Amino acid sequence: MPITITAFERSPDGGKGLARDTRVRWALEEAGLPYDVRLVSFRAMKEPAHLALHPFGQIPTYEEDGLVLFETGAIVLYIAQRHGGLLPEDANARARAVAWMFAAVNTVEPPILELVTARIFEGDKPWSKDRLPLVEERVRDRLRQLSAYLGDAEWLDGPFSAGDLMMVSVLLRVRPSGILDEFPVLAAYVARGEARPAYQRAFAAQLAVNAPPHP
Ligand code: GTB
Repeated sequence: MPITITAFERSPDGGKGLARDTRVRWALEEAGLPYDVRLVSFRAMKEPAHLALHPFGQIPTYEEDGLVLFETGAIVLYIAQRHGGLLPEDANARARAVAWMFAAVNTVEPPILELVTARIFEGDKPWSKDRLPLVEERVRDRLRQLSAYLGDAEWLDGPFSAGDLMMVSVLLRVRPSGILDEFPVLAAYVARGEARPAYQRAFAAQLAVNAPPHP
């Protein structure tokens, strides 16, 4: 049975690849796995058929041979554990790559999501101008630490891994704010991720769905 994932029928980002199906597509492309995509509307996401796959009514989901998964970290880990190219063979290196996956979603992504909320959804609130700089500084703190750790290494821990896939995906979300470019080490790291052929295929596939129609 082919792998099927779900994605936005139309992503609010208009094809910038920021919705989370892109990281799952990327992992599938790195692993060389074909997959189908079922597109869902915002309304359909909250209906029983989709809630049976995803308790929080979100995308993406992953279906394969009767297995249903949600949460991109879990989905990418599942793919990486079963197929080559995304996790090292050595047990310790593998554990460290998984630690970087968790660091991406649990340590780096939260302040970035807070920033997205502060900029996009709270920008019109009277207290926003006081809060936004605080949130931005929390993002900079994390990026400063990550940048110092990465230094002049190509990837976080040896060869490219699912840890890098998740970290690059998370960092892409901060780029529209301009803050990523304050950290040239991280901007270059993200660019290396984006240059991978598997990422390019994943990006093109979501763009084909989400690009605004030509006038
Ligand atoms: N922790 C979950 C995971 O990693 O899988 C989070 C899943 C999630 O947030 N899904 C979002 C969703 O379904 C889409 S990716 N939202 C609909 C809802 O909750 O009702 C988040 C996202 C949305 C839009 C943009 N964008 O337009 O730039 C970027 C990212």
